[in-house]
Amino acid sequence: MIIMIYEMNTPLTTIDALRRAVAHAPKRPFLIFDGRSFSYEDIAAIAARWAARLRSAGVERGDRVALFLENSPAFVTAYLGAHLIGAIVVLVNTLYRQTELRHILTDSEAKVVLVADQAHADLVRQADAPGAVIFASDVALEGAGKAPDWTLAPAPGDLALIGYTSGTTGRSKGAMLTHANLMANSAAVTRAWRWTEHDRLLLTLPLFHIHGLGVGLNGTLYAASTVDLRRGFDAADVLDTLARGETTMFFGVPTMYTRLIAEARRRRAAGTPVRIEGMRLFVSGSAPLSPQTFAEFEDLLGHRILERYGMTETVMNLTNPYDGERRPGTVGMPFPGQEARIVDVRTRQPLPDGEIGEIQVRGPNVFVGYWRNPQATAEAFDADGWFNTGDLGWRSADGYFTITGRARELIISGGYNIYPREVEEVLLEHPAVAEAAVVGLPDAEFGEQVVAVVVPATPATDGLEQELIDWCRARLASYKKPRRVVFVSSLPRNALGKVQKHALRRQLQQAQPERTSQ
Ligand code: MLC
Ligand code: AMP
Repeated sequence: MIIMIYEMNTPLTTIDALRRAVAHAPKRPFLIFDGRSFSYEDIAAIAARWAARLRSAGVERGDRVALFLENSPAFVTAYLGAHLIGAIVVLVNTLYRQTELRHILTDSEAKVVLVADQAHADLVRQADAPGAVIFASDVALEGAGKAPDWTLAPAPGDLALIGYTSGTTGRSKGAMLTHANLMANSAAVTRAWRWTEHDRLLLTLPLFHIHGLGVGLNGTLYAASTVDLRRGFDAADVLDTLARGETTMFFGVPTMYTRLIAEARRRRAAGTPVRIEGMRLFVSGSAPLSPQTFAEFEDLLGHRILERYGMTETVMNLTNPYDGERRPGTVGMPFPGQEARIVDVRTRQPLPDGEIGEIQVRGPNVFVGYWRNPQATAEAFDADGWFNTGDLGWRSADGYFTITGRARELIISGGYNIYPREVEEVLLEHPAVAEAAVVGLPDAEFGEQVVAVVVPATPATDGLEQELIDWCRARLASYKKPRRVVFVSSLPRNALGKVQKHALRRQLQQAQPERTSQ
C-alpha cells in the first residue's frame, strides 16, 4: 500500500514535479541567484508568465523553444514555462557561433529563440535562423504571481528536451528526451545519492548541457530541494560558499576539481586553509576524473568525490555508490532501475567481466531517438533496445565499470565535447589549408586539448597558426579552437586513405610531451 501511494505521487513530467513541490512546500526556496531567493510558488508564477508570453508568440504544444541563455532565473522559468504548454526545449550553448547556431536552430525548426541581450540576438540573426527572437527581459521576475494553468501540461511520453550532441559527421544530432525519460532519471539519481528536500546544491555548471540541467536542475525539482545557481564557475567563490555551511552538494567536471585543489593549496600555503562545513556529497562527471585528482581532493578537503558517467542521450548511466566504496578510476554501477553491459565491438555479443568492449545501456532514462534522423536512431540501438554509447570499458567481477576510451572520435576538454570533424571542416574552408586533421592531446587542466595538424596549401606559414586559431574562434564555440597548429608536409593515411589519428597522436606526443595549459 505504501508503495502504491509513493507511485501515485511520483512525478512523470517536470510539471508534475513542479506541481507537487508547489502543493507541498510553496514557500520553500527553489532557486537562489545573485543573492535573491525564489520559492517554488514564485518560480511557478513566473513560469506561468513565460507560458503566456510563449503562447502570445504562437508557440503551441510540440513546438520547439530554443534557450540561448546563460544561467539565470529566466532560464529556469522559461524552461518550465515552455513545458507548462507542452512545448519542447532546445538547449543551445551560449558559446555557439554561426556554424553551430545555424545548424541547431534550422534543424530543430525552433519557433522562438530566447536570448539575454542584443549581442546574442544579433548572433541568431547572422546565423539566418528561422524563428522569432524573444528577450529574457520580456517576462518580469517581480510582481504579484498567479498560479499556473496546469491544464496544458504535457503527458509523460511527450518530448521535453532536444540536446544536440555527437556530431561524428560534423553536424550534431538532436537527442530527443521525453518527460518520462527525465523524471525516471531524476528518480534514480535522487534515490542513489540520497537527495532530499533538505539539500542545497551549489550549481556552477551551465544549464544548457545535460549535466547542469538534467542532473542539477531536474534533480532539485524532483527532490523539491534548493539550488544555489551561479553564472559560472569560480574556484575561490565556490570554496567561500562551501565554508559558509549552507551547501550540502556540489556537482562538477574534473577541471573544476583541479581548480578547486589549486585554490585550496594556495590558501593552505597562505596560512588560511579551507574549511568546508555541512557538505555531504561532491560529484564529478562528463569526463574522466583522474585517481590523482580524487586522492588530492580527499587529502586537502576530506571528501571522497563520487564519480558517475552520463550522456546527453541517457542523462545518467553509472554511479559509484553513495554508501559503499567509491573506487577511483571507475564510474561504478548502473543507477537503480537501469542496466549496463559490455559487448564485443565487432560481434556485438556480451563479453565476460574483465574484457574491454563497448558499453551498452538500457532503461527508462534512455532517449527515444535523434530528431528527424531515423537512420542514426536505428544505428544507435540494437534489436533488444540496448543503446550503443560509443564508450569503451570493462566491468570488474564485483560490478564496477571502468571507462577506457571511446569508440567514436571525440575530444572532451573541460567537460565540453568537441568533434574533430567539425573543426576540420572549418579549417578546410580556409584558403591556406590543403588538408587538416584534428586530434585531442592530454592536457593537465582540461583533460584534453585540441590540436590541429595542417598541410598548408603553400610552404609559407608565417603567422598562419594564429590566423587559423582566430578563423576557428570566429566560426565555432571558442573552446573548440585549436590550442596549437602543427604544420606537416603530409598526413599519415592508411591504405584506404583514412587519416591514422592514433599514429598522429603518438607522433605529436613524442614530439612534445603533455603541456600544461596556461
Ligand atoms: C572555456 N574555455 C575552454 C573551456 N571552457 N577551452 C577549452 N575547454 C573548455 N572546457 C575557453 C573559452 O572558450 C574562452 O576562450 C576561455 O577559455 C575563457 O572562458 P571562460 O568561460 O572564462 O572559461 P571558464 O569559466 O574558466 O570555463 C572552464 C569550465 C567550463 C571548466 C568552468 O569549461 C565549464 O563549465 N565546463 C563544463 C561543461 C559542461 O557542463 N559539460 C557537461 C556536458 S553534459 P577565449 O578564446 O574566449 O579566450 C555531459 C554528460 C555528462 O557531458 O556525463 O555529464
Ligand atoms: P555528451 O555527448 O556531451 O553528453 O557527453 C557524453 C560523454 O562524456 C560520454 O559518452 C563519455 O564519453 C563522457 N563522459 C561522461 N562522464 C564520464 C566519466 N565519468 N568518465 C569518462 N567519460 C565520461
